[in-house]
Amino acid sequence: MQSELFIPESAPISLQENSKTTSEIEKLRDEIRFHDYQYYVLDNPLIPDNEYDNLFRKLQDLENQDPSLITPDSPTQRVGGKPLKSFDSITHRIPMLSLNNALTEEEAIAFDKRIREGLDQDELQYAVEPKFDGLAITLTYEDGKLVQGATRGDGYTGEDVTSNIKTIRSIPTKLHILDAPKLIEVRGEVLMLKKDFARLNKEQEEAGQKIFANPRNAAAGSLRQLDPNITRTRPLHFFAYGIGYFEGIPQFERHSDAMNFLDSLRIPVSSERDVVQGIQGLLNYYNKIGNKRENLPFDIDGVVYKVNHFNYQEQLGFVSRAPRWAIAHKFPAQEALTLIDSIDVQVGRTGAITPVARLSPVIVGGVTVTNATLHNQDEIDRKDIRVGDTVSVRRAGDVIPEVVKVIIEKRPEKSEPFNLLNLINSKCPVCGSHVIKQPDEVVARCTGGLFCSAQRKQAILHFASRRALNIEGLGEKLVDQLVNENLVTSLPDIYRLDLDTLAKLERMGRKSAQNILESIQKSKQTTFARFIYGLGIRNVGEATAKDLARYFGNLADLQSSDALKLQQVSDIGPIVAESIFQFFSEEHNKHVIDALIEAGINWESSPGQNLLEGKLNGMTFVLTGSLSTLSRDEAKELIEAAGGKVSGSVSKKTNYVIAGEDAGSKLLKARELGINVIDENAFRLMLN
Ligand code: I6G
Repeated sequence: MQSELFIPESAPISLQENSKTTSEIEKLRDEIRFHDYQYYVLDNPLIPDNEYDNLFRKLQDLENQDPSLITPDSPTQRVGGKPLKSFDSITHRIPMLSLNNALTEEEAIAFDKRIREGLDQDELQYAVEPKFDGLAITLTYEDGKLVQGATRGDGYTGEDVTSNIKTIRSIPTKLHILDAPKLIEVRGEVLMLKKDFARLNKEQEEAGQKIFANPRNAAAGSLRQLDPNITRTRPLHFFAYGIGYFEGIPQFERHSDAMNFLDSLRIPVSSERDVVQGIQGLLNYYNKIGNKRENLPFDIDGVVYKVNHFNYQEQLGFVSRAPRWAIAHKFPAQEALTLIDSIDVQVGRTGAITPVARLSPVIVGGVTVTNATLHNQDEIDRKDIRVGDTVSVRRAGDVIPEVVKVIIEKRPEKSEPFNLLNLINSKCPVCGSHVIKQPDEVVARCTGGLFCSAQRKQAILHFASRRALNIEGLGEKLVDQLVNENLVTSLPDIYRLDLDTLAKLERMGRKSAQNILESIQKSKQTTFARFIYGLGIRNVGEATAKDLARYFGNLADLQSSDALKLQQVSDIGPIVAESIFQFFSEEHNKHVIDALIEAGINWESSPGQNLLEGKLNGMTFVLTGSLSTLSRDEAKELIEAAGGKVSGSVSKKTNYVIAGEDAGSKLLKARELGINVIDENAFRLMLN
């Protein structure tokens, strides 16, 4: 079942004020949509984050003042909503077919020949674009509003993933057009960028969670989460490749016109799309994109050629489950066979011990590969990877290469299963501390904490990284030296470095030392979110750090919150809340934070959204049914903290009934008396 927002039936403000607020709200929404488009689609933000946050907060405030004005296409409604028990099944109005493949140049030439002969033409015009290695979906817009998102499934029926789709910020929930088509189905692919995939896997690995084999699996796994709050934290993108069923849109002559139309609606389309003439045009395009493939931010597995004119497409029709007028010309796989010479281990920021295969050098997609991550013992067991094995290795862009599979037939006779803990004798190879593997985790961890120089180095690198404090020049080689020579033993030491100390280090002149000191100095002026992220709290990625910063607004409130309070922040569940609470409870972390602030790290403070005081003053609530993310007691605690009262029965004095699953007679009574009934989401919105 989809989550549904109960909108209060009566609006508490006058009609005149209401229409003024409505137009203000619509203006704000359009402004936010425009900036979403600039940021998420064009990668060209026009305003700083805090200005965007202000616009967003203003919209939230106005909507909270009168929840009856909330519409499903509002940018505030991208928040996940309730976890589902299963996805509903959706029958596609027009089947989502697949494409035939051309694996060689000859097959591409044969495709063009077939088409020309079928249409009795000398040369044809083709619309061409990269074939994203993602997950096909269809988006349905009714009167310009996004009403449904569904996976391709078996081509005829897919899964209803609307709540998850809404969390993808580049997908507009309202089309940018005045006279919106009555109905349009937009088809395309959901994918994850290579760099986001690498980061997600690193975070998953550190957190002892499932790692994904490639960006495609990560995108599919993220989109098919039953809890949209998880999908929301995953950086997914979408690119449209065509239109499915439609009613009331202009008739286009060519596929390229339809794509330009989608572009004008602010639906993301590939900027690499093109129109070419004849087979030479196709092959030139194939080579051009093939040369760019490595440097594209996402995985592609080929290019797609489509006969551009729709009247020709109609004449050609379909053969079994694929159009005759289109083909995917595939690139050769970026995989190669090599030998595992040995297996080593690396220690990460949170002590995670990662096994790494040392490989006989092999060229994959034009780059020599000598190492591949094996992730953890479970992965090694699953693939049964052993020293001496011949393996197939895959790489995609800047993502760490990995072993796809073992070629069992080539296994030497005397090989033995690999065991990580045996190899290191359950001791950290860097600091000698004990290594343990919790029963509920897949990773083994060094227990040395910041005593372990490997963890210290990683903590410093994380703190200095681009998305955290952004200290340019403080890279791996320098951090190695700083830690090995005990010049930096904890984060605040970075701010105590001076020119003479730095200039004496290897490969460091006075000029470079000066530049680094300047970046260190510059990093002091930061944002609250970057600071939180930089602390490297377990399970706190960039998105969670931003949520925490927005919610608390200041360090003191964040530091003094218990796990229950932390769970009031959207997306933060008990595990993450516990990690944060534990982190701030540790005395040595408090010292580090104090010393960093003393060193001059500062940010512009904001009011924070947690100021519940008085928000529900004078209001009486009744709780009915079971809420999904809060217990009754927790909901009561929140209401009372915000100045409201909770009553056990519905009467005329009740302001709101908060209804959860299986709500019973109190819900009926509320309806009878015309009392506002809201669900958990609307309640959270009121508080925030
Ligand atoms: O799976 C697909 C990927 C890309 C496609 C596709 C496409 O065009 C660029 N086009 C069609 C018509 C279909 N699948 C069925």
